[in-house]
Amino acid sequence: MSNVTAVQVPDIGDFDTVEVIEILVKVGDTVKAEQSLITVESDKASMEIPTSIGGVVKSIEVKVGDKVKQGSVMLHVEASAAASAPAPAAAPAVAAPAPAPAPATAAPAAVSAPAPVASTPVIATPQTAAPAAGKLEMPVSTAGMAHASPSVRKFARELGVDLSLVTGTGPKNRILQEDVQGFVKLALSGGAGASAGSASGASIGGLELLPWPKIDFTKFGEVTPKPLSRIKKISGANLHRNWVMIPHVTNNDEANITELEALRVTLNKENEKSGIKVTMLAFLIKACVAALKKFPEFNASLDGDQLILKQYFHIGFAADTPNGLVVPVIRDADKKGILELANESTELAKKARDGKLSPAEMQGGCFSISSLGGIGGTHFTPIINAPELAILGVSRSYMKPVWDGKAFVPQLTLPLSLSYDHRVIDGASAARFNAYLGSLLADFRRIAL
Ligand code: CAO
Repeated sequence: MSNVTAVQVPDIGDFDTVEVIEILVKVGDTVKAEQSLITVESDKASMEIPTSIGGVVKSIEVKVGDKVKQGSVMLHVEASAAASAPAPAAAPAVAAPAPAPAPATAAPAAVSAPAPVASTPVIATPQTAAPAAGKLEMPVSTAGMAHASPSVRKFARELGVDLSLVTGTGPKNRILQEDVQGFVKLALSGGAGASAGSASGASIGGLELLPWPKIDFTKFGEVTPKPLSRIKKISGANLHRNWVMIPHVTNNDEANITELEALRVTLNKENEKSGIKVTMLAFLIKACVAALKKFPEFNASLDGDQLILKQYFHIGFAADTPNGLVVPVIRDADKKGILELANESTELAKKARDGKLSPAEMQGGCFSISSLGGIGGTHFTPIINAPELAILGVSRSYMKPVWDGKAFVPQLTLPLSLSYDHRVIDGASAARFNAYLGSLLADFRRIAL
């Protein structure tokens, strides 16, 4: 008996419409209940939508690029008794644009219901699969994370490919199955800057490395294992890729901020009632924007053989949180004044510490600042936040005696450590950028020039 059923998009949480980015079945396929049919994507995550009935696919009603919402018919399925039995472990997953694998916990599939049917998507974050039926919970995102659908993630996992090392050629740089295949081919021919399998040793950029030491530490004393936080896992994978793939060089310089700090203190006294604290970070953001304008190759990203020069100035800053490092981004910093920059960075830093930053608030950065000045240190080597080309590390200011020709005078001195991607930026350009930045901080009136 023919029993053709329209299979609809189920409740997809907070989203009105989402875009179809993949069709996972074709006409004539036999699908089981809870098998994924299509992948959809919002601006924050991708999600596979399953069918809750099994049968033979008679027609597909959507195509890649279509916008769908709850109730949209995805396809028609001719139900068959055998195929409509619930699959034992098919857990559809929302994938964060993150490199960590999503171990999908089996969720009991819904028993097939009369047509039209809408199955319930289940969400998996990079760490856990949450069977939170019908509620789309957005996972944490950080700049530069891999962007791929759950099926491509699964494919990559099966091949042992670290998606953070794969360049996506799909819309919005999404990683496609072909990209993973291309990466594996390149790795096998010894050309990829990555390993396709790392458990027993790694081949990075052709380097044969020893396997990571496996040691039973309990032989030496008592130990307590502590799993890395989700943010640490995500940022760690990004930092690792950036450190390995970008030839970093750090230019160290210093700025005389005696007058700037005096101005900051005065402004804070005057502004005491406003509640807005003028921070050194706000001055640094402003000065970096001016330097990026003067040296546009720093406000760019590398895309194959060409530079993408950006005409906007979105500045990220590293924020230390109880769960690890995140980089909120201040958009259009060139259009904001010092008070606004101070206010916004303070608010974003608070949101970061409270774990409330949205993925959008961590995207689109052109250049980053990592300020450890409030903590300590003299100089350090910050790791570039790819695909940016440079990052400024700021250490603790200190009073330095400087000879003025007649006597030693005290000078409040700020250490500046500029790490840059040497594939694009020459040492001389970096030295000029850092020296220019120092001159702006030494005499902030120059910003107006
Ligand atoms: N030298 C000396 N003192 C400094 C300073 C500097 N460069 N920068 C800030 N300070 C002082 C401030 O004067 C302030 O002192 P008071 O409390 O006495 O006024 C104190 O440090 C706090 O400063 P602030 O409120 O301006 O905050 P901040 O700019 O230091 O920090 C933020 C903001 C978000 C950058 C910080 O909280 C943070 O997370 N820093 C860590 C970043 C990080 O982890 N980087 C490493 C990443 S790996 O590359």
